[in-house]
Amino acid sequence: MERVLVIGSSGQIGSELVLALRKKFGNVNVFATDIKNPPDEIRNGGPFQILDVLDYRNLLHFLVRHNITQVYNLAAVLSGNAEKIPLQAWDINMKALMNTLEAARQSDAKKLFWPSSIAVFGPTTPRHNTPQLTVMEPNTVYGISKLAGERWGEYYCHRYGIDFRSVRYPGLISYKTEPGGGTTDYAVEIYFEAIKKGSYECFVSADTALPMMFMDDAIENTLRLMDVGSDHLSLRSSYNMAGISFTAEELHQSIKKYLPNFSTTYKPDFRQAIADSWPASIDDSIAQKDWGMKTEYDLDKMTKVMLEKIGEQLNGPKN
Ligand code: AKB
Repeated sequence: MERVLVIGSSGQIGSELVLALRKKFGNVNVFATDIKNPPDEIRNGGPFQILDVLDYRNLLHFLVRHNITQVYNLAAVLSGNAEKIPLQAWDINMKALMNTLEAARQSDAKKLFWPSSIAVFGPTTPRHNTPQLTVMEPNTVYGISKLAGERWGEYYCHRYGIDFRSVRYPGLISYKTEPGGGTTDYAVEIYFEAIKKGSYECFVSADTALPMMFMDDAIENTLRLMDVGSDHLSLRSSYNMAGISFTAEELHQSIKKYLPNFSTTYKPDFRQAIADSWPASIDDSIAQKDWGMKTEYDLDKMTKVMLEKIGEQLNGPKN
């Protein structure tokens, strides 16, 4: 019987991952925790507790008291926010991971999921179809913390037998929670603003291309990676995960197919430089081969669901 802890359950990934894990393992076996209050669906559907992952003693106590066997640690300061508070972001991102790795070592919670990101790549990385193993010189504090985290995860796996598993998420697109301070937030904000105002001022240029993924695909693939037998995993750092690559203008055009009057203006800010340092597209053939990574959503299919769901959220269900 698995007993699961999700750290960061009120965030963009956490609020959806908890629901999927509860379906799989049973509501009472999935403990949602965060330093922020969760959406009602999370609070009412199973155990929720305020827990600060930066407090090592409390974290270890939680793992032991609840007989936790696997942990999903999603707590992080994302790329845009991290550039505003570099040292603090480094401290938070690294301490959140190191506390979890160490608490896993000292308890029975030996299986650990931790998200890495396309931010591990930098301006010297090949930008198109970026391979799994390549030049990695990230120039953002978030990217540096993710690359260091991958190295530590692999180290704890080989040195201490922690079953560390990770993917390099592309930008994740979802409708349940508002974006959380990342560079890829424009690809979520644009849908909300399309429904609310019919127009959007985009903070990257029209020709900015980045890899993205619909949240349903991200959750399915996370569960897939966590399910597969250890002997299938040829990597213990973090797997490339491609999703779909499109420019901001292609995203705009996709929304226009459903909302013909929608307009977008482009006013790049400091996040343009971050976006320019990341790959435009990713090669995830190793994830496909090792654990069957696959996606269901292309750009237009995702746009249809995003607009429908946000419309229902803001205006009530269609008759
Ligand atoms: C961000 O933009 O910071 C994140 C990421 C790509 O990891 N969404």
